[in-house]
Amino acid sequence: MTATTVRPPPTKLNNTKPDDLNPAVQHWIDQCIQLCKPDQVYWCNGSAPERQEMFTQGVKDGVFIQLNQQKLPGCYLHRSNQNDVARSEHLTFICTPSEDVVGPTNNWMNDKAAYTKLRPLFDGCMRGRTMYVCSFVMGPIGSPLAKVGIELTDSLYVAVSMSIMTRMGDVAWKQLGDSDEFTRCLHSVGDCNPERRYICHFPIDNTIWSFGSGYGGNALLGKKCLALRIASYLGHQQEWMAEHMLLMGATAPDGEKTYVAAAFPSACGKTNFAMLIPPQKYREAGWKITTVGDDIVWMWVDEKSGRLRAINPEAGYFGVVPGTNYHTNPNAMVTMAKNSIYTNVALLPDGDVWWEGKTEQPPKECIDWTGQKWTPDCGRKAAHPNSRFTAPVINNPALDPAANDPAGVPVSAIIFGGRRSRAIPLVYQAFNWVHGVYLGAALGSETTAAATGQTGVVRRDPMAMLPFIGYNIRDYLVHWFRMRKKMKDCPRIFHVNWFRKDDQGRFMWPGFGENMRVLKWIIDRCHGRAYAIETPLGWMPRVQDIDLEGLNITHEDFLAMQTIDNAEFKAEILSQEELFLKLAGDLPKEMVFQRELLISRL
Ligand code: SAT
Ligand code: MN
Repeated sequence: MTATTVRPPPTKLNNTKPDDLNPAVQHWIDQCIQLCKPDQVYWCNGSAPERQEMFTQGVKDGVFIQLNQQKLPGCYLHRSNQNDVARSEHLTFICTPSEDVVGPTNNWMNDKAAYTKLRPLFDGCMRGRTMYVCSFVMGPIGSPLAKVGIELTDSLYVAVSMSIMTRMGDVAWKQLGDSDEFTRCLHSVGDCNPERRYICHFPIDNTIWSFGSGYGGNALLGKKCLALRIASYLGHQQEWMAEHMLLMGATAPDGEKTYVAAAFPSACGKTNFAMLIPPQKYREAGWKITTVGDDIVWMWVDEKSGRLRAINPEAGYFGVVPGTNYHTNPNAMVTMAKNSIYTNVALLPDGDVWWEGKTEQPPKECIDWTGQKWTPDCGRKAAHPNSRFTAPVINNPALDPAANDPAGVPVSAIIFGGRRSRAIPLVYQAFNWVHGVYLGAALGSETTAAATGQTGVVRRDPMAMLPFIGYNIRDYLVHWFRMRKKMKDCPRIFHVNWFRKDDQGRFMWPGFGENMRVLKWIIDRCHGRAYAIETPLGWMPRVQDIDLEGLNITHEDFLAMQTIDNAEFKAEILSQEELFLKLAGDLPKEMVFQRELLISRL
């Protein structure tokens, strides 16, 4: 594979280095400058004019294409290197002195060996380039869990993206004060060569070194690297949880508010579910869904109430675009209509954008994500399947009023779900917390374009966290059990599958806004007012417990969606072995019991 050299000329922006820079920060940045040798250092303040200036500079540098400003004010298109379109899980490492800390589900490197391997790559990598200093806060300012990070990057795209995805700039210097507790994030796209691509986490040093990729999850280090891998490690030590979950509020007609967190693997509809617009009759009755977050939650047990509370550490969405339209996710369409970055979508002749599934009819022609001319019959996709939008949460018309509340919101339900064409019912409820943890741990999903590798094969993805647990999965599962002991009243746990198909290969459930019908049952279960029957898998709604009115779904159809085929389910349990065998003697005993119980119930 040949490497493509990406060397934008140095940019000329106005610096805003703080006068009273924290000595620990100064020391660390000096070291990184010495190593990377940038031509200049640019200190970001995170203001709106600065972001605009960066976009303008990016257009000059060829990093961004300005889109039609009448249709999409403040929006820009970015085309990534074609070898750099998804997370590179096989190049992602947790670096610690001993392997046992990271366990069987992570790639491990000895920390000293990792520094030794990566230092030569970073040495001089920013010659001829600008180093952007991005200080940022993950979490609402003043929240007990909020964390400061500083990312040094030579990518303008990454710096601008960080200004959308995090609370970036002066707020972070202020929050940090003279503390040395910040995550040290060093990033360079290098020559964007997959042979020299490493995403290394040093949890003991609170440090992340990422080299050779500009892709979101590899390069926006506040996101998966800090807010999940490093945060999960810290959460385990400090008794809180960092999870790959959306967080939404549901307001009932009588004003009752219920917050629900849900873990689905990447590209399985977290953003769509978090921004759900209820069907018309629910809206007319007074139901409203609001979004706290679409990808990551941090949760802790509130001492006073004994309940689990949660915040969204991010300030932006980095959502999948293909398939998004005014029917499937109107709130996302509105959210990305201004001040947003589109990455790897198609460009229309009038400066608008297009992707598969945006409109029923494809355009007559456009420029595809690789910059080539595209026509509907050319046999290629116009947008990359993992093309993304990066948009500030404040653009979301359904942003939850508590989204910025440092005290977070109380969580009443946790939902696990995957993309499964067969065997797995639409919805069921765990018997209790321990059973729920088992359901989460055994979560399986068909792989998507969000990670490099084969798509469409079932992979075990415990809590949708497989690529993001920053330490030993054994300790992670035990941590889930331990957290229960701190709670007086724990969230109810559910399992959903929006993606079951019939024998003709058609989706059995309409999904999208209609998921409200399932959500309503879940909410009613949390408040102890919905009926359910006991089944081998857990509590299930009867056909009369889910509102099917107005859907083209018969009672028989619904029963088919909920069917538990014993033979198929036994095969499912066997395929859980793939993960459980990896854990071998380390599998927590609760897991073994739950599995035995399930087998005997079946
Ligand atoms: O990892 S990303 O944040 O780039 C997207 C995802 O896989 O969830
Ligand atoms: Mn994600």
